[in-house]
Amino acid sequence: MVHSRGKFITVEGIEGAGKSSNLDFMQRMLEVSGLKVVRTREPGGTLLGEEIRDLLLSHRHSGMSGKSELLLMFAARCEHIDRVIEPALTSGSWVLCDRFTDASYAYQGGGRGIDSERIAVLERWAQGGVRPDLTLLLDLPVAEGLARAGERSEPDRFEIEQQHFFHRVRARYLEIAAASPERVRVVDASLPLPLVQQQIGELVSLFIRASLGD
Ligand code: Z5A
Repeated sequence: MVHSRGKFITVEGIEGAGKSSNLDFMQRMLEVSGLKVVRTREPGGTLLGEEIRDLLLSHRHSGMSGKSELLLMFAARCEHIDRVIEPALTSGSWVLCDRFTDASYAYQGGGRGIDSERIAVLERWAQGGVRPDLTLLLDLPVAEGLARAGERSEPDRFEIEQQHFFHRVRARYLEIAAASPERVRVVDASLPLPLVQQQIGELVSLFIRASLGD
């Protein structure tokens, strides 16, 4: 049986933007539309990727260089694309992913100061033609995101960064959105959850309709 290729949707945002809170909502929307969904995350999504994630988030590696961090993100991503994302898309499933390469541009590029041309080289090499079809950027002021995230347990190696780091991350995300307005849709994530989900609902319905040709 010949399947049409699935679509690849990613969700991005700074710390505490509400990605986890909204991914379930998005998955339900897609499934109610009759779509088969593979839900995954980065860094992670495979056995090796999850082990790399543990290394990346652990305080045992607090002195890790930005370069090592970037290369580990891409090592996890190669595995993720080859074993999970590409096979799912080829079989006609839609892939819903919590973070992807925009996070490398935002955190390792904007946050750690790595030149985006270097990231682009890795992106082309590691990913071939795999790029998201739609990205929702959950955007909110850094102080609000950190206040929300601060209510949770034990901060990881990224979560202990200072506010100015997250300001650079947010600014880079917004630059990416401005440069790719067709793919990256900005959601005002500072609003109460039902209003955030209203925006997401509209964007995702439009995308489903356009993709299925209704
Ligand atoms: N990283 C990277 O550097 N480079 C890369 O290439 C990739 C990743 C792929 C782990 O990612 C780290 O990896 C990440 C960037 C880096 N570090 N940081 N920061 P992660 O996605 O697993 O980690 P995270 O950003 O900390 O995600 P999270 O913990 O899942 O946060 P979230 O999903 O955005 O937020 P949430 O848990 O849904 O919500 C936070 C709280 O706010 C929670 O109590 C909610 O109930 C509350 N909330 C949510 N929405 C609302 C609204 N609308 N109003 C009020 N309260 C709300």
